[in-house]
Amino acid sequence: MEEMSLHVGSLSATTASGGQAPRDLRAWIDAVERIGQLTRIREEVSRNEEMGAITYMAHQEINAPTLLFEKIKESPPGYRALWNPIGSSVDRFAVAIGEPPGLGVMELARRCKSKFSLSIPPVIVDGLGQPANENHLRDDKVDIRDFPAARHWARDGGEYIGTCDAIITRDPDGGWLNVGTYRQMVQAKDQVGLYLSPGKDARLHIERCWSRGEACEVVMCWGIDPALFIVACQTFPKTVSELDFAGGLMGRPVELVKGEVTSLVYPARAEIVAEGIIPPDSQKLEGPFGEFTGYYGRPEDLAFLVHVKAVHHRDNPILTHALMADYPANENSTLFSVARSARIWNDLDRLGVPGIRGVYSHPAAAGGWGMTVVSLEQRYAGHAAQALALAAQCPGGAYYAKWIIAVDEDVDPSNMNQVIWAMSTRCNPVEDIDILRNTWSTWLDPTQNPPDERPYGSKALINACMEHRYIKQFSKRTKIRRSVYENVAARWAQLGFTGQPPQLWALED
Ligand SMILES: Cc1cc2nc3c(=O)[nH]c(=O)nc-3n(C[C@H](O)[C@H](O)[C@H](O)COP(=O)(O)O)c2cc1C
Ligand SMILES: [Mn+2]
Repeated sequence: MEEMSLHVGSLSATTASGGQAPRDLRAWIDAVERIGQLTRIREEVSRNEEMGAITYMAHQEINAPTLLFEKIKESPPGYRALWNPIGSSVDRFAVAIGEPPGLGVMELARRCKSKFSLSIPPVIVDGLGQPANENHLRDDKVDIRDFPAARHWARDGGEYIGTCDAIITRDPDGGWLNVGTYRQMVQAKDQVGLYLSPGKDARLHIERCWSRGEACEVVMCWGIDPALFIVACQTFPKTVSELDFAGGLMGRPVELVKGEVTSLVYPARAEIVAEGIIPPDSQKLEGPFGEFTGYYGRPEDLAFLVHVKAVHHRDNPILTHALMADYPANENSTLFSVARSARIWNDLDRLGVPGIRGVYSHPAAAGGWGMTVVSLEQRYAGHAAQALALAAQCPGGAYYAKWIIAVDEDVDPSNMNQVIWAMSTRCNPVEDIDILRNTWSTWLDPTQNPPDERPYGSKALINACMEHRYIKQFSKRTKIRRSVYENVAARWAQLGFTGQPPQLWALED
C-alpha cells in the first residue's frame, strides 16, 4: 500500500508504519544500550591498529554489540569513538529508523523500503545553541588531530577520520545537496584526503567545479546518527538529494544549520562537522585502506585533498568509525542486507516490475555489495529475465554486484539454504546464466589486474526460477499442507519442542 504514490509528501509520511527515528546519535546510543547492544570500553586504547583489532575480534560473533571507546590515547579526555554502530545487528538498524527490535531481516527491509519511498525535505534552523555548535575551531586554530581518527588496519596509509561519515556537496548545475559516505584520511592538521570511486556523486560534482576553474565546497560530518549514515551510504538517483530520503527514513525533516565559511549546511545535532574547500587540482597521495572487500584496495594513489576552514563539534564529541573487513565484522554488511535490499526493491517498484516478493543483499558478499537475490512470482514470459537485468543495473543495485540471482516466490531470498537449493534444482547453467560486461565497478575489486583496469566490472545473472516455458509441467515441490502446518504449529510446545515453530515461506494450499 505504502508505495502507491511515488511522490508522497510529508503528510503521508506521518502515516507511515513505525515510529520516528531517535533524535540524534546520543539518543540512538541510549536506545541500543537499553537493549544490551552497546559495550563501553573504559580501558585506554591506541588509535594505532588497536581499536580496529578490538572491533574485528569482538565482531567475529553475529549480533556483537557496538563498541564505544571512552579513553583514547592522544585525544583529550572525554573524546570518544563509536565503532560499527549497526555491525551485524538487525535490531540496531531497526532502532536507527524508529522500528522495534525483533523483526526479521526481510520484514525490516520491507519497512525500510516503505520509508525510502517517502520524501521529507530538510529544514534550516537557527544555528544558535544547536549541539553541533557547542565548539568551534576557526582559521589557524583548526586542528583535526585531537579527534580520535584511527589506523584501522596494519597497512593503512594513515589515520582515518571519515569512515562512518556523511559528506555533503552541492550539484553545481542542479543545486541540490548530495550526501555520501566516503573515506577520509588525515593529511595535516587542516587537510584531509577524500577517496571517491569513479561515478560517485561527490566526484562528479568536484570534476564539474574544476572544469569551470572553481573550487568545490564540502561539508564533512564525522560523528553522525545512524539514520543519516544509512542514507549516505546507499545509492539514490543522481538527480535528488539524499537529505529528502533521510527525512523520509526518520519520519521528520533533517534539521540543518547554515555553514560559517561555505554556502553549504550541516546537521544541527551532528557530533563533529568540518567545512572545507577542494581547489582545482588539489590532490595528494592517499591510502591504501583496508576496504569493504576484506583487502587493501588500490595501492596508494592520488585522492582529492580538502582544505579544512572551520570545525564545529559537540562537547565530548563522538567520532563514528566503520570497520571494513570480511563478514561479520564489516560495518556495511547487515546495514546493506537491509538498506541496499530496500533500495533495489524500491527501484523495481518504481519501474513497475510486479510480483516482487523480496530482495536480499547477502551480508557476507563483500560488505553486502556483491550479491543480490530477487524473489518473484513469475507472471509472464520474460518476467524473471527482466527482474534480473533491472536489479543488476538499477541505481540502488548497479555498483559492484557480481551475482544477481532470481528465485521464485516460494523461496525466501534471505535464506541461503533455500537459495542454493533453488540454484541447484531450478537453474540449468547452460541456459540460465547471462553475463553483463563493462559494468560500473571500482578500483577496489581485487579480481582485475592491473588495478587501473578495475573500475569496470562484470555480472552474472542467474535465473534460478522454475523454467517459465514449462512452468505447468515443472516438477512439484514437496510442501506441507497449510492446515497440517497450522495444526502442528499450534501443538509445537505440546509436542515437546521449545521456542517458536519455524516460519515457512512455502506451504501447499
Ligand atoms: C563505511 C562505508 C565507506 C565507504 N567509503 C567509500 C569511499 O571511500 N569512496 C567511495 O567512493 N564510496 C564509499 N562508500 C560507498 C558510498 O558511500 C556509496 O556508494 C554511496 O552511494 C555514495 O553516495 P553517492 O551515491 O551520492 O555518490 C562507502 C560506503 C560505506 C558504507
Ligand atoms: Mn547521491
